[in-house]
Amino acid sequence: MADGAVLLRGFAKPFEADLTAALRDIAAQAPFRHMVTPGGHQMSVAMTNCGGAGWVTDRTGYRYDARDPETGKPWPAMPLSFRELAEQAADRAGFRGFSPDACLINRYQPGARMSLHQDRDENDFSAPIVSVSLGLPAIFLFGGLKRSDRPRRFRLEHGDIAVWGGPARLVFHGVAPLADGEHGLLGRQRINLTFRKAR
Ligand SMILES: O=C(O)CCC(=O)C(=O)O
Ligand SMILES: [Mn+2]
Repeated sequence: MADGAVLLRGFAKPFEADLTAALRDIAAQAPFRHMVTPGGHQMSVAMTNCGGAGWVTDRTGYRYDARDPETGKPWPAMPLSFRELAEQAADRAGFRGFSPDACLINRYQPGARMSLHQDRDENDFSAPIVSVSLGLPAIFLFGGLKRSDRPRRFRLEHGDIAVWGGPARLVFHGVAPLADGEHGLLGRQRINLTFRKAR
């Protein structure tokens, strides 16, 4: 996609059964919710997390938290299938030794979108971002290091993994409003797993 950014088409396909089973367990313990931004807007994407640290936003700001603010409990552990997939994808993209401690899980229903942003709440920008797409296809917007850089558009399908790090680690990116549809395995939604080294 760019210097430091790779799109691995279909890489997660062999994991789809394990991933969807694990997703159901996670969502039962830490339900999807629409978080509020510091500016007071409710996000159209519903989110939950697994792993030692979870990304959260509320009126006070963005942060990683070891606990789910909705339940007060630690986030569900990161399933082995998630970790292995993320590590293998990072490896394939040329980022050896990636060891994620956070997995943000995004659920897009038709119309949901994510505006252009950088992933910059992590302590260590030497680790890449590994982003897994499941379910309905989406248009991924991948820009440059300045917000004003015009993003390129990539169609992300079920099983695709985008990895960005190194010179691309702080690239602005986002997701266009999800088109309606029905996916054979996941139904009327797109799920995105975003693996990070947060701490
Ligand atoms: O849904 C996606 O493909 C991207 C998600 C994302 O950029 C994020 O969660 O920070
Ligand atoms: Mn992001």
